[in-house]
Amino acid sequence: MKILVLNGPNLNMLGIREPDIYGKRTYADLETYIHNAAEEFGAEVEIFQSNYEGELVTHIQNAYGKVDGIIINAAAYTHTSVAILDAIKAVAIPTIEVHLSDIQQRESFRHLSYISMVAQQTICGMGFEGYREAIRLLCM
Ligand code: CA2
Repeated sequence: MKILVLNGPNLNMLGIREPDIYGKRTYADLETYIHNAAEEFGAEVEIFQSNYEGELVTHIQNAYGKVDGIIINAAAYTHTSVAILDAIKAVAIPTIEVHLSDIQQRESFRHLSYISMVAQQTICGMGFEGYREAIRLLCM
């Protein structure tokens, strides 16, 4: 099982600010966590973070025919990006949406997710554990 994990803008700032919402661990800690979870389930993962919408779209397009599942935390693009929604639709790869925080319990502008319209499942508010759960679900 080959899985592409995509993380959107500002997630590289994890652990630097807003520890009350996103925790104290860093983005490097998240990468290590994801690699360990992948090993646990015998999956192969590639992790990519970008602050640019187009780079995320290109990575999704390049996954076509190469990966079995996508895990995406599109961060702020979750709430704005029809381009990412269209890319996931175009490649038709099973996709799980993950958010560290519970977006439904936060500001109203975070309640709408374009990614939810195409994802098989959305996992919110579980912190790093949400990525492990997403890997587990894709490996079932
Ligand atoms: O809860 C999540 O995982 C989010 O996708 C995180 C995004 C936010 O825009 C979404 O609404 C929910 C934010 C990414 C991280 O932002 C940081 C900002 C400052 C310090 C550390 C991280």
